[in-house]
Amino acid sequence: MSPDESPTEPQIDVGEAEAKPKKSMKERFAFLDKSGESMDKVPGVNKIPRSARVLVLLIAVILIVSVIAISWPSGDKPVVEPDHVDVTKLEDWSWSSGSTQGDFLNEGTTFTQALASMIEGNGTIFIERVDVTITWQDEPDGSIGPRQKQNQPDTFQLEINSTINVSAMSEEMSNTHGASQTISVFVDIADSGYDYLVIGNTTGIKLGEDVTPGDINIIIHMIVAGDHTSSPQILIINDFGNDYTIEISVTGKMIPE
Ligand SMILES: [Ca+2]
Ligand SMILES: [Ca+2]
Repeated sequence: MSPDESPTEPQIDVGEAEAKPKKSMKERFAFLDKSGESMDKVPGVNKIPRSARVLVLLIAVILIVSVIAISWPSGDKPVVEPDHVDVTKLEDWSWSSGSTQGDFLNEGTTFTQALASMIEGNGTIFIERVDVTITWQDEPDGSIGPRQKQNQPDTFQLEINSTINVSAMSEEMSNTHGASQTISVFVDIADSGYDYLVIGNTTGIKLGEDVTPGDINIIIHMIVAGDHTSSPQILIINDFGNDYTIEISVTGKMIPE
């Protein structure tokens, strides 16, 4: 008798175990119906119409995409390198004063205002261009007793200058009798050799060679205020000067504070 034929060996059991067909992974995890037949899907899921299952899947995908979209960083932040600012990568920036009433200017006087003092906020502003327009309307004609006078034209001049080599000066311009008059001037910082003029806080910001700190001045000259006259010229009514409205527009780049 060989060892294989020993009655103590569990030969039959081994043979039965080997005779059973091996189950695949799919079969091991298959759901069985009441008769023991395997089913492709969970019984509960099988009862849900296919269209409803597709809808649920679609909603789940939409929710996931929405969550990703909301949490994704949005907008380009100003790109500021640690020790040097690349101005071209900053966000475009513009500012306008809107049409603003200026103070009455006496004949022969000048009013100067620095642009930096007008721009609100403490960000760092890299100016590319400044446009300025003034408009004025002379006072209505006066009269002395029955004698009507005609208010002769007023003359203004508008100027922009700067701490760098850019400036603009208009001609001396006069209104037509009774009509309003406008003067506009502008400066392009690029005409200075620099690309940008910086105003505002530059602490901790290293500026490139195309950028220089400085300021822009806007200057209104009230040259002559023509008086109220008539012919023959016996008495005149003095015109002391005039008021005006001003609108300033600035474009460039900015680093918010
Ligand atoms: Ca006048
Ligand atoms: Ca006037």
